[in-house]
Amino acid sequence: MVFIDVVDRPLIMGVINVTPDSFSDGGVYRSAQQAIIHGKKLIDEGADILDIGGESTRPGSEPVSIEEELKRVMPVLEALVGCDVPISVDTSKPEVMRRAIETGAFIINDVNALRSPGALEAVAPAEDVSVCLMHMQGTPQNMQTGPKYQDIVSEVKLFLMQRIEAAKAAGISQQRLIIDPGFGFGKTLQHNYTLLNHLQEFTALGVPVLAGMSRKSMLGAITGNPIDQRLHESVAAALLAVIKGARIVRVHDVKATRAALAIYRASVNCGMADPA
Ligand code: YH5
Repeated sequence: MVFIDVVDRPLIMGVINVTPDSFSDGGVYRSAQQAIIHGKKLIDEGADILDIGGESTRPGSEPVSIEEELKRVMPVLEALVGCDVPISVDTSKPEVMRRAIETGAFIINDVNALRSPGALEAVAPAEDVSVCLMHMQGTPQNMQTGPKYQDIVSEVKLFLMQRIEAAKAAGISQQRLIIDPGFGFGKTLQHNYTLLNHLQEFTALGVPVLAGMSRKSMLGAITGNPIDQRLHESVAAALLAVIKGARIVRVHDVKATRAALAIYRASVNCGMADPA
């Protein structure tokens, strides 16, 4: 990745969801406006990358059409692409990938690891665009109904190695790739924490590792806190991921994560002022 390779500190990817809530009747326009405001707030808080997603991939969520996803994502991308923070678009759809790239997206973040028909071809020609390949067992609709592995770490690693090879075979150079074990995507609590415990092993695949645990059930399952009260858990998980070698953390709470990572960085530098 052109960008991540020139910085020596872990990067914070701030999450922007553009999913109209069914309880308000403001529709797509209103949710896009809110997402743009939220994106600007995350930039002020110190986000290094913004990740815009228009399709909920939470367990049990239903897919949306290409048209609907474009209606949600494009206005937000267009509004934020001028701000000087690189934008990532969270999508599995080749048509959304193409439109996002044309409009200036810097990263395509695909929870389906470019397995959708046409996805490799949609991304390959855009030589300056990075791609995050994430592991998921099953689909968002069925992934949490009895996930099974013989050996979670080696199976996720093997999958990611195969997706790296598929991407390279399609003409996507290794410097453009990012990998992600996919916390919460077809995994039990034990699977998730085993992956976290072994996260450093993924760095051996030779591409930057991204970790996304922010606000997820694996955190609430330990503390009992509901989704809107998982700040401390999320910060702890992001810090742990970075200590174990993650180069990008995908988080909702940018300000708190940034503060935690600054302390980690100070310890690495033995308190010396940061050159960056
Ligand atoms: C990820 O890990 N996750 S969307 C359920 C929650 C809270 C948050 C039950 N896109 C990832 O954020 N992309 C998502 O509470 C992602 N890695 C990458 N690369 C799911 C999400 C969430 C789900």
